Amino acid sequence: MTNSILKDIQKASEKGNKLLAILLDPDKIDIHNLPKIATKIEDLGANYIFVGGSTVENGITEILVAILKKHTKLPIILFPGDCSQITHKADALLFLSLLSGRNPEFLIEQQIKAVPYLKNSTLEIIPTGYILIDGGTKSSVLKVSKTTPIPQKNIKLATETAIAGMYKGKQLIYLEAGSGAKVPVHPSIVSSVKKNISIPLIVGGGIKTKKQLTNAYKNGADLVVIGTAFEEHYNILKPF
Ligand code: 1GP
Repeated sequence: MTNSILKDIQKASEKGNKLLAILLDPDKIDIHNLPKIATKIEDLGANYIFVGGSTVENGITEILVAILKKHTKLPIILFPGDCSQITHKADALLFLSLLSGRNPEFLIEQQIKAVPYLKNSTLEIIPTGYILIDGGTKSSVLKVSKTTPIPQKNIKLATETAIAGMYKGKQLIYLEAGSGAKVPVHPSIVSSVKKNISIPLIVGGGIKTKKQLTNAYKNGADLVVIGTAFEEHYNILKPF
């Protein structure tokens, strides 16, 4: 197992270089369109492709990653809703703990269930503290995890949760408003978290306009993840 993807993210964060990942949900993608999708992602200048969803039919992720690999050299990072989405065909795995929630299934159970899939694996495993912020919708991560998101107003709790994640040894913090969120993570949360952690910060959920994207970067996001807007408002995003 190498740790080159994490190192690249850390280096970019140190230098202030901003990164972009496009999220593909295997449940929503027609695999026949993957060659075109890969080209579109590269045209946008994205750095990574994230693959995952809250609920994905078994086996689909592996098929999608295998086809994608034939059409792009961009690193593919798994962002799984559960351990069944792990495939060795990807380059790395965000090993997520849902730190904002109090459901043991997503704090430690899924992580233990993932071990048999990961033993002897060449996947780069990146310990990631995942923090769900209220994006104004009942997002699928909220429904599946059965946890309460942190309110946008509770900057203190969001920040202290991120700091606790760093103290626990996470290598990345991921602030998530949920896919299709009405409102992205508020800039004041992004900037407070960024000021208080010394590890790279990922922000995603509900980012649909260039202004929201720029705001996320300006306030301290090192890596922004975009899913819905890539599928629905591609022209707004191009070129970054
Ligand atoms: C990644 O779940 C998000 O953090 C993706 O959200 O689909 O709203 O871009 P969108």
